[in-house]
Amino acid sequence: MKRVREWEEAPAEPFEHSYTGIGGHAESQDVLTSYSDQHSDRNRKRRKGKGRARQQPQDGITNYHSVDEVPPRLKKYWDQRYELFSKYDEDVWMTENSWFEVTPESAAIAMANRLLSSFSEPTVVLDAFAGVGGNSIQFAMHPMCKHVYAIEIDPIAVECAKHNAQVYGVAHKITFTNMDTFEFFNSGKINGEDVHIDAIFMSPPWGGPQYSSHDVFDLERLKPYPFSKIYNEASKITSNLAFFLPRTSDLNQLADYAMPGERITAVHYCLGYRSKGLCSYHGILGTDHSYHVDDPDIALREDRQTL
Ligand code: MGP
Repeated sequence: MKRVREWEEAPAEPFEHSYTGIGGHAESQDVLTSYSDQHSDRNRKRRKGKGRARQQPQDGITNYHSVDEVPPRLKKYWDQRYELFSKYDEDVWMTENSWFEVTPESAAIAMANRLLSSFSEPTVVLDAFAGVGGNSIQFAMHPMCKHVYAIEIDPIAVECAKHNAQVYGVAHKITFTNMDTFEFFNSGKINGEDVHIDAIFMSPPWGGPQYSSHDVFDLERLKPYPFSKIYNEASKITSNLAFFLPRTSDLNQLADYAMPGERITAVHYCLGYRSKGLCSYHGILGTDHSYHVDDPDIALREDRQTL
């Protein structure tokens, strides 16, 4: 077996750690990427809102300004607010659930970089479970992004996402739609119109923070939609899919989704050396020519041990 497994000196910024599946098997690869060049001062920018009049958020939208306003169960996420949105102080809006569901900003940037670098032309991305917009915003900010369609079933979260896209100055690149994403998967239509999508990004609900009570997370336990349903329905639109999943997700289950000749890459997104979750990349998004597999069966067994 020739197994590529190299660690570089760990960067202070978030990094990627990836496992890769090929044709139903999985290989392991570690990739450390520092984003410090592009976004070095991102988490240090804690500017107060300026230049924009603050809008009054509607019921269901949290707009905490001090820890005293935060319910106890959300306090740990409040402590991470600048990791979630570096512009938090510029009037970012959240729903209660989004405090634990939104992708940390540095991870969302890394995901946008990875997904969009799979294409050589400006790309149309669907963020199929857009929430309050953390991922949609970072896709829209990327120069290779032509347009983002952001679908979200919770109307309050859609209001937050629209508002947050304004805070980040990218609202003009995102079409926000309040609908059931499975309706789109079955119709291919948004607001009654056929839409061309190059890739679909999905950060679905995991069933709340209790996902972490499982040593190895069975992807069929995603609530309310099991992974197989999301994968099968999204595949009707494109095979270029990305899923942000629990860090303990069962890679063997993921490997089962690899079509002959397809490479699935699963990337851990870590802050402070701790994985926040992993993203699996399918179709052309999973392609990575920087390594080689001789014996994927052995690699698969080792991946099981890794988990
Ligand atoms: P976490 O595990 O609840 O927090 O969420 P933390 O602080 O990393 O864990 P702890 O072990 O230190 O307590 C980690 C990250 O997972 C969040 O920032 C979200 O990006 C993501 N995440 C968590 N949940 C519960 C969900 C979810 O239901 N859906 C999605 N899409 N992402 C989630």
